[in-house]
Amino acid sequence: MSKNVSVLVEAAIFAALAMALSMLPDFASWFTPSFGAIPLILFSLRRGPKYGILAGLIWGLLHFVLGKVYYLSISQVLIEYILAFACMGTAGFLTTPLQKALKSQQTKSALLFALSGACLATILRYIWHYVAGIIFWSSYAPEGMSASWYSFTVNGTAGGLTLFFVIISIVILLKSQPKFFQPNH
Ligand code: 218
Repeated sequence: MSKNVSVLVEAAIFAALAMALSMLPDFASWFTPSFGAIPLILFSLRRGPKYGILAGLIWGLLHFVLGKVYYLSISQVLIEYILAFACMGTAGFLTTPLQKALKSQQTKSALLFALSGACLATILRYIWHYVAGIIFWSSYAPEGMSASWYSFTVNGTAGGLTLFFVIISIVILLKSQPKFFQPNH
């Protein structure tokens, strides 16, 4: 298979993996972390922003195919299922420095670059959910709680927990299988 096609197949596989994890029951309502962010960010760090953003878009679109979209309005859905999910691929903007550090055996810098990519992607995604929370979800806020504080507590918790699980995954994979982040084709 040509390189381009095999990377596209990889993108589809990781997006599907992310979607499978999105099907876990949301045990803590909107506070639940996004476990699908784990495969998506790992893939983005492996293949860079172009394929990472593509995989994020596929993950977002799979919510429509499988009827997993929480619909309030067109603009809300575009922000939360297209824009926000595409942002997950921005972890790939750290791929080049990550791979350079790995090549020169600078394990600490490599870890720092990978974790920076994870922070960038997760924070960007949850900024969109925070904004959407203020604009579209304020009617769910408890009596007397401001829309922005409500959205911050909900999306800050979900985003923080998501980042926590992604960081654990990166630390484990970078130590046990650094070659995952240095594909040779
Ligand atoms: C305050 C609040 N409640 C709910 C939502 C909707 N939301 C939050 C996080 C992630 C996603 C995408 C599906 O996992 C959605 C739709 C919000 N933004 N804010």
